[in-house]
Amino acid sequence: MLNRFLSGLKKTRQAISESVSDFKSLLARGKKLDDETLQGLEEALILADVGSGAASEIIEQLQSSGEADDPLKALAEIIARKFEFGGMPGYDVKTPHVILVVGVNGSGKTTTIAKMAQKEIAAGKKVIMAAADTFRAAAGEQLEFWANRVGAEIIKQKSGADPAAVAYDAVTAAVYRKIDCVIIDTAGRLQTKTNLMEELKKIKRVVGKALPGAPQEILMVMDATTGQNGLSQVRLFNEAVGLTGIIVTKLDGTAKGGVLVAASDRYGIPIKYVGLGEKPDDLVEFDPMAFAKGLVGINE
Ligand SMILES: Nc1nc2c(ncn2[C@@H]2O[C@H](COP(=O)(O)OP(=O)(O)O)[C@@H](O)[C@H]2O)c(=O)[nH]1
Ligand SMILES: [Mg+2]
Repeated sequence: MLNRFLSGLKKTRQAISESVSDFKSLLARGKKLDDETLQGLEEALILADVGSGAASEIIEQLQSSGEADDPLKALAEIIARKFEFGGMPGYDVKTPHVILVVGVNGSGKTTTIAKMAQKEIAAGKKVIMAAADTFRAAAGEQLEFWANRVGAEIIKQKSGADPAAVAYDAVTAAVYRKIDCVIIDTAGRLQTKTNLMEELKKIKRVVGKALPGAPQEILMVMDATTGQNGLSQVRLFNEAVGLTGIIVTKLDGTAKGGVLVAASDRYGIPIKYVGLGEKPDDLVEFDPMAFAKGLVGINE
């Protein structure tokens, strides 16, 4: 697990060390936490896109933690604590567990749904995918391809159909047939922002009519390579539908890995999964400590 985060955050660490020298050399053992070192660390955090607010909080905490035996490890622990709040909603006894997946086009929603479905299926669960991105015909076909590949069922209608009706059908079918999990794919065209948000609100409402309490999870997929732009997406989607979690994709391809800290810290929304590649196996449960160690470059 640690190794996956270490390699996923490699580009981020490289970008930092090119500009300020890395965390490790800034905090070479024995070196005191003088102002210059602290400033260097704060700069490194900001370069990683942690955000200036969170970066200065982290540095203040490091400073006030006093003489740590291993300042690098102390730094990692402080970063990991930035992700501590609430818990993720557990898997309900009452099934189906309904997950609504939102996010802008190209962020990785459909691919991530395939990855999540594969995990559930490997755990012995039955999964229905709902093709509620009815805006483009290709979207339903892409989801169908993945459903066949990972062994999930799919509910879809012809393109242009009401996305809320597709979601309703999927949840109703899952209740009737005692399916464990429904994962709803949605459209992500942000240029017609208001309509998209209204559409998502309607899907949420209608799903709640098919099964009271559903959707139990509303997850936003955020492309890590978009950096700060992703943060405004978190705000928009959270205001519209209320997010229970964030999935950050393409961490493998970015030098802005610290954006996870900013996203989670600013809005108090937990990170559920991290995408580290394009294959179905490339989705790992978020581990704050493994992430923090990967960011600062601790490899044990
Ligand atoms: N490198 C990398 N690529 C990813 C990851 N997740 C998704 N992608 C790629 O991002 C592109 C868009 O993904 P897609 O699922 O179609 O996005 P959607 O429009 O939100 O449904 C595809 O080429 C995916 O293979 C990831 O974690 N790492
Ligand atoms: Mg899609």
